[in-house]
Amino acid sequence: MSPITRSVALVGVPTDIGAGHRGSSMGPEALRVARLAERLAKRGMHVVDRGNLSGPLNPWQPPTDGYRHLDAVVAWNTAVHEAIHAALAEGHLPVMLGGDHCLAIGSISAVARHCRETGKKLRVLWLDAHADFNTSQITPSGNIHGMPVACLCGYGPDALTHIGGTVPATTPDVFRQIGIRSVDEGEKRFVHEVGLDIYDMRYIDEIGMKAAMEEALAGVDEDTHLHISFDVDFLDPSIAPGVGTTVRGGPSYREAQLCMEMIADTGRVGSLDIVELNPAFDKRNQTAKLAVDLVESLFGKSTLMR
Ligand code: HAR
Ligand code: MN
Ligand code: MN
Ligand code: MN
Repeated sequence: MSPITRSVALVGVPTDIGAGHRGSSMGPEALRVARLAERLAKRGMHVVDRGNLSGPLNPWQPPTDGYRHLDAVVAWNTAVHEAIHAALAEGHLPVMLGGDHCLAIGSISAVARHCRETGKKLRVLWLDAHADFNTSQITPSGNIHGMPVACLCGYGPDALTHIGGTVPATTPDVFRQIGIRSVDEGEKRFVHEVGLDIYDMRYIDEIGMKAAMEEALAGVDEDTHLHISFDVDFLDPSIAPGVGTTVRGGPSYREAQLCMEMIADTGRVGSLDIVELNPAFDKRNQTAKLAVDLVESLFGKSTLMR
């Protein structure tokens, strides 16, 4: 069952403000060029492209006090929070076109607020090579795209943890992280301390994507709002070179398709981020095209013969 009658709102967020490489600011346009809207419309969805949000340019400064571009990251995420919350309140299924992954602070805090207002249970599937659970104390880089999950769980600077009004915006138990294979030393200790549920690549190698996704989706029911935070570096770099931070040993094409298809089968997808797509590292827009392919599957396209 797929939400084929849903109205989808595309929200472009053209910034690389939280990243360590420039270029993910071009992500929204690359996804449009790869015909994301048309492909979703073909799936029977009503698609509205809301265009791009705006915010400060990237000043490309070194970190101060453990954060790079904190004020600008706050400005962008405040805009994301308002846009995504408004889209949800209007009954749309928002698709945030990033942009780097720091923008999930704005989108997921908005989704969590919407869930509080509507009495839905939130479940976040975090598809990523990285756990994104750093803080200013433990980050090796100061790049805030390595910190969004920690910020959403209340570990971060006030200006970011307070964006949704309620602190913390959400709690570690709502997250299921899939595809993880690059976690920094201090970050590793911290995710264990808070008990984050991580399906790392070793685990997926051992039990398979099917069993891993069954576990990650266990307990999802008709009251669940599923948010998918799709960091394109989740995918193996051999099929998805168009990201700033490639990590080898990621899911293959079929493993990624199965992951998306199993999520679609729940019929509970309520919102989506597509982040970290970086056209400056891509070739002939192939990574954007692959992301669009996978998003079609996430919204119910299937090659099933039975
Ligand atoms: N963990 C590293 C850091 O904090 C790299 C984070 C890279 N983040 C992303 N998003 N690409 O997942 O700097
Ligand atoms: Mn990420
Ligand atoms: Mn990542
Ligand atoms: Mn909802």
